[in-house]
Amino acid sequence: MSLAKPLKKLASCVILDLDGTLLNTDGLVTEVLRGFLGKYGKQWDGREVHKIVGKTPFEAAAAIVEDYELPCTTSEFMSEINPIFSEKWGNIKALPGANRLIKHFSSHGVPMALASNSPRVNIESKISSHQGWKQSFSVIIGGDEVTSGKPSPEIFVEAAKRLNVEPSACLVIEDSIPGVTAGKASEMEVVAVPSIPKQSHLYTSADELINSLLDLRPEKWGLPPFQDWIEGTLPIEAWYIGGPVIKGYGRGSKVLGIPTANLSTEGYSTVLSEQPSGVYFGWARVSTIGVFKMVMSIGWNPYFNNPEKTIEPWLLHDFAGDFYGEDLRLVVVGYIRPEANFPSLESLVAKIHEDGRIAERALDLPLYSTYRDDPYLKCSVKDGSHS
Ligand code: RBF
Ligand code: MG
Repeated sequence: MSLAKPLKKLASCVILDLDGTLLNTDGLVTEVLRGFLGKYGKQWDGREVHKIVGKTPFEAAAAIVEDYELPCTTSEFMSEINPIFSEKWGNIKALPGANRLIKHFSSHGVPMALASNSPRVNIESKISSHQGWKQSFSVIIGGDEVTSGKPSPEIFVEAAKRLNVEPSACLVIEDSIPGVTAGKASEMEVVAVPSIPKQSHLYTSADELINSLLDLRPEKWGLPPFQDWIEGTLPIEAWYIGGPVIKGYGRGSKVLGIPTANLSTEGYSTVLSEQPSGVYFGWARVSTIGVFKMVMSIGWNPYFNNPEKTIEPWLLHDFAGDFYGEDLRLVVVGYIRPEANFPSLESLVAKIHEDGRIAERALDLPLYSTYRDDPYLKCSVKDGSHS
């Protein structure tokens, strides 16, 4: 899609959405709704997530009341659920790459606005727990400060006005379809970073579709580039995951000649849901056998379109045999690229080999090599749960 539109306008300001773009609000919403609907004898199945992402609180509530046939009005539902949410607004985690992005634009003097359908007071509580966020925004506008929320362009047009720039000088970053629609209706450039997986076909009006904030390339929009990429890799805050090696879809060795030691994700659903899909690398310990360099994919493998989000680490070492059931521990230290689809199996395999070479080389950089000695890779198999 981005290839088809070579002439992009240059942006001087960035307008950011909050929920689902900078904050992992979905995780919280799911948790609260699951508990709350249980009281009505209903089960949250997550299907409504499409109907609430990017909506105003009232629209979202109305969709839930209707879909679950709740015996109350939308207003009653809202007055019951709002206190539960209010307590939690201060505890929403930043999405991967959000802090990095805010620091980057702020240190380069790129003016930023925050424009959210959420009411102003909620925005304030949500960002209050994130250091440096509030000061970084020249403008903050809530859904209650305009006549109509997204998908109406009003909120973005108002943000541009308050930033003192033309709409065409603004780059909007949005996770939702109403948000993308609002951005385009405001005649702004829009980068979509969908918060719901496998929905990319719905984002055709966006100027670019990226998988996570880690994939944003500001220079495409005339903004200062990130400077933290090193030899084709992006250092990330290390994260840890471990468990027994399980049988995957059985294509790794047989079809591709790339034997992945698939990891059971049981007990790691939170960690897994928080990590954007993509190709990462780090260090792997296989029970008593040793510590090895590792490159892995997380996600749905677009080429195979898996139904589940999986973790498929490829240990960069020739092993004598299989090690199903062995304890595998990973320290994930860097990011390489988003998962992609490929025109042929050969091109997928070639890309995975290139990922392997990138990881192999990068892991010798001091920045990454120190993690080889991480205590998590040293503890005995039984103790030291670290997640
Ligand atoms: N699958 C995809 O569909 N797209 C990818 O971009 C992709 N990248 C991968 C990168 C690495 C380093 C590894 C180990 C796997 C990757 N895979 C990708 C998954 C691959 O298709 C999968 O491991 C095989 O299906 C084996 O189960
Ligand atoms: Mg959003």
